[in-house]
Amino acid sequence: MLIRRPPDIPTSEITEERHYVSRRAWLAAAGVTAVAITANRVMAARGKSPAPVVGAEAFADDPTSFKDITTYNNFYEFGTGKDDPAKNAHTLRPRPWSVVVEGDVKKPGRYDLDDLLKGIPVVDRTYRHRCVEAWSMVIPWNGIQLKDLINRLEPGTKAKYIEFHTLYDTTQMPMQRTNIMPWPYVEGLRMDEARHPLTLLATGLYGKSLLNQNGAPLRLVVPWKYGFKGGKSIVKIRFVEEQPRNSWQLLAPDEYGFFANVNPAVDHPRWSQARERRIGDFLKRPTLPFNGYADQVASLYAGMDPRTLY
Ligand SMILES: Nc1nc2c(c(=O)[nH]1)N[C@H]1C(S)=C(S)[C@@H](COP(=O)(O)O)O[C@H]1N2
Ligand SMILES: [Mo]
Repeated sequence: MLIRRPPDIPTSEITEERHYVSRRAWLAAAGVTAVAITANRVMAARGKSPAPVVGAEAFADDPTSFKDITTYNNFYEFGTGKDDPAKNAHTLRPRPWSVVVEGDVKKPGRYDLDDLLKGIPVVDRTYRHRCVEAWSMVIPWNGIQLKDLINRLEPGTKAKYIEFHTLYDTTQMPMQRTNIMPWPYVEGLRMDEARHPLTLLATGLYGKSLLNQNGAPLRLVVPWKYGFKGGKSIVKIRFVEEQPRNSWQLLAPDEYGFFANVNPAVDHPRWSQARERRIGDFLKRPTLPFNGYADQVASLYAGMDPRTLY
């Protein structure tokens, strides 16, 4: 297989870093602390509760705007630019939609999506979402807990991992005619991660059905992991014994591990993961271990070397 890095990842990242550096230099001159405190007072004056304090700086953790969530995307099937998915994803047809279930499971088959999810309780969850590229958002998702679907499908004892495949259809997803990534986009979780109550299969956000650019009609959401674990427009779910080989790992194994937990202590080979820019914010903020969900999920990795959890 031809393995090649999409040229625009390093480019966009380098551009972003350059912004940060100049911005940081400017802030140093202006006095960062004064800016942060003023921002907080302005928020309080607007009747918003004061921002939670993280380290020495203060930041808001409000949901990102619907506009930003739906126009600043990563969905390489529609292009590598952040605005490409919103412009190009109209060719995706999210209904009718079927999902194939395979592997060590009592109820394999091809399901119509509505039948597959019928009767499973819908949940609303606002989660932080952090991309490996060091930007983040806060997204009010709705969908189901993945564990409820797993229980319905009844995996067997050999199912140690669960694998998710994005649609492969070059008429609906034109960039799949290129080899910028191995297609279809594949992601995987260990079964205990998949069964964790925080893990969702999202069908909407801001109370509406998912727009195509966000992975309609069904996408994975794992809030303590880098955003690339959130495979979009899922058509296949496999229950497997071997650790899945996800697309980013196939593309650049030294850069993207299987677990992909948000870990500020392990830098990406080409940039730091210590901080992030929340979309819509001016200042960068520290990145939190497990994206701030350590209390809920750190126990899943007890005994594992934290340096391997990138
Ligand atoms: N099929 C598919 N799923 C994908 C991607 C992709 O390119 N293709 N990008 C991933 C990355 S890197 C991120 S950060 C999130 C972005 O989700 P959002 O655009 O809804 O914020 O989707 C993930 N899921
Ligand atoms: Mo990402």
